[in-house]
Amino acid sequence: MDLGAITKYSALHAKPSGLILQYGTAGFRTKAEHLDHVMFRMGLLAALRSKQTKSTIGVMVTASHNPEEDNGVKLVDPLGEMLAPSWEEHATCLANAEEQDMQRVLIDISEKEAVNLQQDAFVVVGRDTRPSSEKLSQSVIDGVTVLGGQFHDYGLLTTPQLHYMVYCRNTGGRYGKATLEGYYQKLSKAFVELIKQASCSGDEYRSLKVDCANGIGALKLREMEHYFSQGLSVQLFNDGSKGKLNHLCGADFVKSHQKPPHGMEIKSNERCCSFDGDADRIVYYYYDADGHFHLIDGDKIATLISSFLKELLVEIGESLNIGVVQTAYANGSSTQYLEEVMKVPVYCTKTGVKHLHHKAQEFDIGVYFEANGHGTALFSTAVEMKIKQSEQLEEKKRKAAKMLENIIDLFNQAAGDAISDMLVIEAILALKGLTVQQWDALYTDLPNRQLKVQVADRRVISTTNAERQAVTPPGLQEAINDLVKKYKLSRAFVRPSGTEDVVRVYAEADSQESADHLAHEVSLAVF
Ligand code: NG1
Ligand code: ZN
Repeated sequence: MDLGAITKYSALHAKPSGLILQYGTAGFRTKAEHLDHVMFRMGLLAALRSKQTKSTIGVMVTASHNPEEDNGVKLVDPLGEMLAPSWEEHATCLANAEEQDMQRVLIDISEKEAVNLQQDAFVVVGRDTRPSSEKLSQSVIDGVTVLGGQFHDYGLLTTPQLHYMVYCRNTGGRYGKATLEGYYQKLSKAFVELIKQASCSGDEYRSLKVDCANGIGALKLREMEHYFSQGLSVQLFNDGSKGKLNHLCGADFVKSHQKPPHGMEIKSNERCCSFDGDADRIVYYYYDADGHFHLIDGDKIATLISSFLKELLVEIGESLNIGVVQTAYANGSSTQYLEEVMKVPVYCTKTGVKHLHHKAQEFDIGVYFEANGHGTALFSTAVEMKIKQSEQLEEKKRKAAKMLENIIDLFNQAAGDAISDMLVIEAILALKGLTVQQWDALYTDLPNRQLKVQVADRRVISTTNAERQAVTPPGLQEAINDLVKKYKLSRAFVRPSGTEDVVRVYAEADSQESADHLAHEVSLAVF
């Protein structure tokens, strides 16, 4: 380590004294103007992590669905996953060290993690379309290079594309080529193959309106659309040419307001979807003939995908296991439908995709989605082996195995990916001949309400049982239990947010009025 150079460069990316940030569920996120030192230091940390794992590490500069003025950064581990928990702690320590202590913290981390500093480091960097992102990603690169690391700057990328590149690079190209061209070709080829197998063609399945949240999704979809245009034509809205990133549009807006985005004209029964600001979440929606808005969220996406995959397994005649992973925010109707109608086992984990991803890895086929539309499916090597052996199977089974092979290629197994998920959904709808209304009608969501509550210190609330029960403060869970008893088909829980300084309240009941009341009463109990 060239300590002189580190000190010199660190001074150019000096930390405002007293600023404390936390590496949360989605890395660091705050106003862009407070992040320069964090970016430089995350460049240093990524280089250390790369030396330690002898692998390529990713750094993504984005604040996803946050307002345009914010920014953020997260590190991507070798298999495209979120950073290991012990390194999240290192990230927090390093970001918060005052200028004069920074070097010592850096040395402490490398000693604790037994990093061989002579080892080479390689870091790939991607960024979203925020005005602040380019300069901030340059600060990341400064951090990498000052530790002697090499880098590749992909420039503008969706978050899941960066995860994909990291995964490809660390699996010797077996998963795919670590270029945008490689990504576009792999996904589009699989999609077009699948669409060819759909018996019901017709324009109804061939066009889709996409709200791109005025973000990176628009750019990347534009680059990609001609690769898959044989199978689907996409009409882009909120493509960044006029509006502000995530402002009154995007998946987070649509999901939390249960309203369509601004800037999109929707006729009744038209199939529409929204990406979030870094294109790792997707939700669908439509207006029915009576002018009612219908939201199809991550739970219904998981249901469509897992039902389809389960049917394929049955057709192939394989006893491979399949599981769905959700969080406490999954609508009760989705869990009930999956367990009782589809007979698919469902598991609940803590909020945050790393928890879902981890659990999903336990199955031959693990489908995970957060209700907000962030998710994907993971496939074990056992599934790939079975597909390889399918050559000897009879025609019908072989066809199903081929379909499974293509759908596996269409998923981004490194991370939830709006573009990939969109193509998976479009392929399944076409193959099954389902309209958006038929998909929506699989089950009816229980009315629900989410609220944010501002409290002095949200850490006084701690939870257990995948965040569905409060442990502290004493008496809170009992109070919630008493309130829940007053309503039918009801459920409620509270948890401190990992990305905002709020406590989140969730309630579900047999009517919207009851769900609203229950959520309100629970939020009063939080004080
Ligand atoms: P928090 O703020 O911890 O609730 C939110 C989302 C998560 C996840 C993260 C990361 C909800 C209720 N929570 O976490 O699902 O997406 O942001 O972006 O949607
Ligand atoms: Zn996002």
